[in-house]
Amino acid sequence: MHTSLLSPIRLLAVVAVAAVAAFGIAACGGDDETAATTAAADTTATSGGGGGETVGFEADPGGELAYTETDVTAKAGEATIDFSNPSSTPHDVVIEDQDGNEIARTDVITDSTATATADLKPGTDTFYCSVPGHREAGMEGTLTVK
Ligand SMILES: [Cu+2]
Repeated sequence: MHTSLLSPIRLLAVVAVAAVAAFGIAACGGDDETAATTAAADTTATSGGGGGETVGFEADPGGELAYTETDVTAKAGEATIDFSNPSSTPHDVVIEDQDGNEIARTDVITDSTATATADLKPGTDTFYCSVPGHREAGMEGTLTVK
């Protein structure tokens, strides 16, 4: 039995316009970076805390004793230290304030990510890898807190 109900079917072509948000990472390794006041505060971090920002660190993917960036800038306040080590060489991130006090330390990891929290105060901090020999090999950098 066929109950043929002829109702015209309209196909609605829905055109989805994908807005591509281009992330402008304006860090090309120069140390005389003219204070780029681009509002980089749009990092929507899924942190349950009180509006802290996420500060990212990454170890050299090829296993060199180096971070991919040695000049990192952050805003003062509660921050999540987000460390990524895509290599099989163990690394961590330790942050010291300008008085030499340790304010954050991640786990030593290989091929994964680790986080820590830090209460950042304005000034010039230092970050380094605490695995023996790594800092001496140049695995350190400057964290400028504004
Ligand atoms: Cu290291």
